Amino acid sequence: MSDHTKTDLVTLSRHVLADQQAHPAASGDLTLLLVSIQLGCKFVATCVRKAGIVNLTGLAGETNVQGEDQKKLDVLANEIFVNSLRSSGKVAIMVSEEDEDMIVVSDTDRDGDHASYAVVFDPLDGSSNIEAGVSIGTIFGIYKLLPGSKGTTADVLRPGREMVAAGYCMYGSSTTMVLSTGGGKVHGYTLDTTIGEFILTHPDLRMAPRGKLIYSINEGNSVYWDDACVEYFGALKSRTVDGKPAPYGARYVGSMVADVHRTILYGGIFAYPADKKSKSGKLRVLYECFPMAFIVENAGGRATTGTKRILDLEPTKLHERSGIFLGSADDVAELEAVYAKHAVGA
Ligand code: P6P
Repeated sequence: MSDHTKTDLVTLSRHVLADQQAHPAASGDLTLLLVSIQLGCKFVATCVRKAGIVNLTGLAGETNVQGEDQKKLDVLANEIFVNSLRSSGKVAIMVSEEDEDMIVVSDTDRDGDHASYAVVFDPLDGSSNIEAGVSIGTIFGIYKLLPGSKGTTADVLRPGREMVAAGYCMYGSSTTMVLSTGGGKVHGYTLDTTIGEFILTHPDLRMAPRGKLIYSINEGNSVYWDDACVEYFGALKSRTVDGKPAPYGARYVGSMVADVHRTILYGGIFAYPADKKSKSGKLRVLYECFPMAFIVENAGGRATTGTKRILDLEPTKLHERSGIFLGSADDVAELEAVYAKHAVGA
């Protein structure tokens, strides 16, 4: 029997369509929305690959809502995603890291009542790493509009547990999309540039309760950490087994997509905690913490602020930040136990 896997490629579009058809109420709108996100990721991937050659990595001379210097790729990636999402006809509103205000899609660009989704996204997270050739990525989350809504901030200022899908695309040694539409399912797809399709390469990604013993945090901020954080990570570094040193390994890229992707594949714990310097944390709730927490939880992991489940947060501002710890369930549960102990003593 010949191996058909080489001639029966499961593309992302085919895989999502099959998954959605399992839901009787599915209209195909989410599938078409995800196809438009795929287009955006393919287009950004080509721009990232060319960046070094066509000198796209210089500063664009503009600053974004975070007050950070925007690099040309940031600006380009944002325009690409706004256009691809708008062209789907399925999106009513968008929130981008690069735009202070919510983007409202005009009626003429809406496919009538099918424009029933709100998309939150960071078009190019980790962009400070572009010149160094470090993996960067796009992160997105999708909400179904609230009943009767035509698209207001109320449709996105809600718990992340109400998202219907979330994903990221990592522009690294290969271009990899990781996507979940809930139901405890997470799948990974790799872009085959020869045919321009994302191909299913990591079906049903699962995180064991305890994977590789890795911690991932910017230790340069340790002087600002709270006592619980100091205790927890100190214990990982001084861990012993049978009286012999057996510390966790340290890995930190400084690009959330890269650090979270490794954590999903290998296990361990990733953290960007709130601390004395970043009192609300650094990472943004809507388009960094929520999508990554949605994916990690659907793969069997956990995601917390230390004291609260990330997906239960209720943001009140579009660009709100939060501390976050995510990864293998047992590692994150141990972190939460340390925070609970310190809370009792507080
Ligand atoms: P630091 C990149 O700028 C980013 O937003 C995330 O991708 C990454 O996890 C974090 O900031 C890194 O921040 O302070 O460690 O450089």
